[in-house]
Amino acid sequence: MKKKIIKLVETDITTLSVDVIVNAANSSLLGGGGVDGAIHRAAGPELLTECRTLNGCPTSEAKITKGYKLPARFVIHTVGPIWRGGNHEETHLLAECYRNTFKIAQTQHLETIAFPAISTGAYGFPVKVAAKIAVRETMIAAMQIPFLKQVIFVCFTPETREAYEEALQ
Ligand code: AR6
Repeated sequence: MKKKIIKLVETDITTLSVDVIVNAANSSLLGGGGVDGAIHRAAGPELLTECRTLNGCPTSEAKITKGYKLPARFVIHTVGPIWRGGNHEETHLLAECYRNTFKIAQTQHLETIAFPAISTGAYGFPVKVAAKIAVRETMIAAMQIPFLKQVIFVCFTPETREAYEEALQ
C-alpha cells in the first residue's frame, strides 16, 4: 500500500539523513526565517553561495542545490504561496510546489525526501488544508515514481501533526 511510504516525524528537518530535504523558501532564495533560516544555518555559507547563482525562484516552482554540511545530500528549495484569503489560487500554487519538487526528485533519482509544512508558518496557509494537499500530491507521486521509498512530513508543532494525521485518514 503506497500510503506506507509516508511517515510523520516531530523533529528539526535539518537533522534528517535523507536524500533530500525541502526548503520552504522565499522567491529570492537568499535565506530567511523559519525552516529556511534553520536550513541555511545548518548547511553553512556555501549553500547561500550556490543559491546566489540560481537567480531566485517564482512562487510554486522549485530548484535544487547540494546539502553541504547537512546530513541530507540535497536541498530542493520551493516557494509556497502567501495565504491571501483563499481566492488567489493558493491551493493550486501549493499543490504545484509539491508537484515540482517531486519532478526534480524523480529526475535526480532521489528515493527519500523530507518536507516541512510549506507555507503554514510565516506565509499563513491554514495547516489543515495544506496537509491535505501535501498528502494528496504525495500519493499521486508515489504512484508515478516507482523508486520513491520514503516521504517524511516534518511536523514542527503539535497542530501540524494533528493536521497530517487527519489528512492521512
Ligand atoms: N524543521 C522543520 N520544520 C520547521 C522548522 C525546522 N527547523 N522551523 C520551522 N518549521 P515557515 P513558510 C515549520 O515560516 O510559511 C521564511 O522566512 C514551521 O513550524 O518556515 O513557507 C522564508 O524565507 C511551519 O510548520 O515557512 C519565507 O520568507 C513550517 O515549517 C517564509 O518564511 C513552515 O513555516 C516562508 O514561509
